[in-house]
Amino acid sequence: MSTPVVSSHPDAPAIGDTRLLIDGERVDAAEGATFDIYNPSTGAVLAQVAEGRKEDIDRAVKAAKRAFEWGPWHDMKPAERAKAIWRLGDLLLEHDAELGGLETLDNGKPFLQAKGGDVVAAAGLFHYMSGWATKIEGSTIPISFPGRFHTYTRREALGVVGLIVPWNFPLTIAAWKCAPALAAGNTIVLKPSEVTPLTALRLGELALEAGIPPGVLNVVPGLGADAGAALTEHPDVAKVSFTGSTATGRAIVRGAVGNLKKVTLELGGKAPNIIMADADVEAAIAGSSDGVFYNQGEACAAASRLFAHRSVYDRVVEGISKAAEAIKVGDGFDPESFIGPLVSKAHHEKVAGYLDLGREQGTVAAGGTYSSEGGWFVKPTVLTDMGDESKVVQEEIFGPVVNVLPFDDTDEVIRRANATPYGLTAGVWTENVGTAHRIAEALQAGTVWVNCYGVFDAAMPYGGFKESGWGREMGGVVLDDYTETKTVCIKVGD
Ligand code: TXE
Repeated sequence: MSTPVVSSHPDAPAIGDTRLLIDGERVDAAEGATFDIYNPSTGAVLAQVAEGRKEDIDRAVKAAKRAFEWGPWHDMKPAERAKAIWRLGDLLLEHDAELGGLETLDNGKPFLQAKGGDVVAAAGLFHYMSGWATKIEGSTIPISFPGRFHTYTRREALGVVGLIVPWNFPLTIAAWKCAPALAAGNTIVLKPSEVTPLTALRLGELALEAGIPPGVLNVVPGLGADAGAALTEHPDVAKVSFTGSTATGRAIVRGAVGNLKKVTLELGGKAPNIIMADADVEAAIAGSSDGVFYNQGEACAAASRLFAHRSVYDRVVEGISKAAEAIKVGDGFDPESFIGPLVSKAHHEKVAGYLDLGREQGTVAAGGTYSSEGGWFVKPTVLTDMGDESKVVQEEIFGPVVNVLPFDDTDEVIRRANATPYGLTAGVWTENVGTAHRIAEALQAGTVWVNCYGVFDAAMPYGGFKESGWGREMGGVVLDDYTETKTVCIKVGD
């Protein structure tokens, strides 16, 4: 593949201050360390960012602990907290071009998707969760001693929460975690991915502007094995919420053992997406193409195993191959680009390895090539004629790669769809409502989309079965993961 022509967009935003944000102040890392971040469209260094380490994490946790225990955040009425969280959502929208542009520079994704998708989704989280700040209620419990005890529950904030986020939706996933944490009254140390720290730093600044007091939302970029591990192990952190790879998820669980902090995990996926014989095949092809190729396929929900009933298999292979070939790959600031570069050199090499394996073991129906110099581009790729047991079909590639797999009957496809350690998302395309319900029930996945794919909303819980994680993001249920239930039992009579 020849490297697409890449231009530096004149409207790309200024990168701004890349120091840590602790207790409302921009500060250098204690040891003065920095790390480089890169522009994925060119491979060139984009900026140096302060590299937080153990001491910086400790400073940030101390600030968050102070802010939790006394001061303006501690004393803030829920309605005032709600107002500040809502205002933060507004500020994200007011800065949509800047934030979208930072995401494109840092992650590579198309600017229009970053501005119109990632930023809008992040704002939506703050708006939705602001409403919960005034509605986190306990209950009264009629225990078995009438007239003697009054018993009720309170739902209380946990304290300092450590939020560790990945590079694929840097701002949006930070919002998935920060918004409910704030709504419940917690304070935060946010560690963005070392690959894409820019929008998290801006989020922290905008939170201050929104009226969220200093120390409540601290942002400490740094390396996973250093800053990430220090946050996970910190004894004053009550909970860690993590999104990333399953391997790192296991490391987080081990690291959290010291003080038995609570852990929620949103990990990998290898989503089955099933086109039944009676489906609207054209709609299914279009939805399945977006479902796997959106965001360069760098999505835990990517619909990467496309099961097509044998009666429609050839049409599906032809259709999705045409869709893949029609996709424009290029610089994220080019408005024609639907797919930008992959996020990093290391990730590009990983995806390229799977493409090489796919070429050896199966048939390339579309794409299959990747750039060898300049930016980290990969052509959207359709692979066929591969067995379910292949690494390419089993493992999360996290790139724009789909395997099309034929099947003959419903029980068979359910069995094969469930035959991975993952259980994050799934799709089904059928015109039969009974089939839709039956398959939705049988699939081991946290979200099942029927006749659509990749619909997300702040009100929809999201998370995984099996090795795809613990707990949920978004929706009202996420607040259970950011609160403790306290039971109060008062003697009121003999
Ligand atoms: O993820 P990591 P990487 C998958 C995807 C991708 C693979 C590797 O398959 O190819 O993971 O990506 C922090 N203690 N997903 O290496 O390592 C790290 O600094 C504490 C799926 O980038 O999981 C970053 O902030 N923290 C996914 C975050 O963890 C640690 C999104 C994620 O990095 C740490 C991204 C440690 N020991 C990748 N090591 C999804 N579920 O959406 C790293 N980190």
